[in-house]
Amino acid sequence: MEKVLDVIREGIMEGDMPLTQEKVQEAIDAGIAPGDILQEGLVSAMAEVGRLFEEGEYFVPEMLIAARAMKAGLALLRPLLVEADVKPAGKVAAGTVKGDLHDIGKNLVCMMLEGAGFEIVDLGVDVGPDKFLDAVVNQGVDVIAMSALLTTTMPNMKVTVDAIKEAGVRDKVKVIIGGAPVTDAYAQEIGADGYAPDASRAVALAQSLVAA
Ligand code: B1M
Repeated sequence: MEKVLDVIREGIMEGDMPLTQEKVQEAIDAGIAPGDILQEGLVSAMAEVGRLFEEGEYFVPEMLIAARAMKAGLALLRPLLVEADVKPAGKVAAGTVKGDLHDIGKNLVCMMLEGAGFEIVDLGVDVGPDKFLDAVVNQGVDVIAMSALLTTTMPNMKVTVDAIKEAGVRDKVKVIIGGAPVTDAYAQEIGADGYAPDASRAVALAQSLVAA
């Protein structure tokens, strides 16, 4: 059991999608519990990828191909996780705010969160406050993750936080924000629960907020 999970971890860290798929299937066929393949294979590999990124050993391309390999493995595992009723770490609705079409960073944040065991509702780009609000009210998400790459669209993060407050559901959800022009000070100014400078730290932030 140890060996195949080790190879899954290596496959993901090297961004080797065929190897990851082959070994995840092998682990499933060997009867290893889906929750163990997820936690000890996929999630632990992505945690290591995040650590290497923070230490400056991995860059965005390495993180992207690792996340792509992880997703391929997760696709094989997902039906079994549903069957086994393995609970996600939490549910996150992520989107790039209204007026903004940049989605590479947001997609990376989604992939890293998924790799950490979160269920993701990807709202896409150009997402208005109504859609974020709908995710809180009708889809029961624990966390809203907003991305903005333009100084002109950043204010729409505040518009969204205000809409959530006005709808009376601010206490039902944590709000986290990120993107190149965004700062910790801005998160505090608009009443968000936190800011993450990169995808790896978005995972740590979501984990700490959901645990709290
Ligand atoms: Co745009 N663009 N762009 N662009 N673009 C920038 C952002 C810009 C800085 C380039 C520049 O002038 N130097 C500039 C913004 C200036 C400003 O506002 N200060 C700019 C501009 C002006 C524009 C247009 C207005 C250009 C025009 O048409 N005149 C236009 C706007 C379109 C629109 O959105 N309405 C535009 C269009 C585009 C393209 C469509 C061509 C393309 C986007 C393609 C796509 O996303 N599918 C594009 C690109 C690629 C860029 C640059 C070059 C790269 C962005 C990127 O993907 N980075 C960018 C310059 C730059 O950033 N150096 C630029 C890689 C990505 C992994 O990083 O997105 O920062 P990033 O995400 C990081 C972190 O920020 C963080 O984690 C990620 C991973 O570590 N993070 C989060 C991001 N979201 C998070 C959410 C979280 C947490 C962390 O939630 C909790």
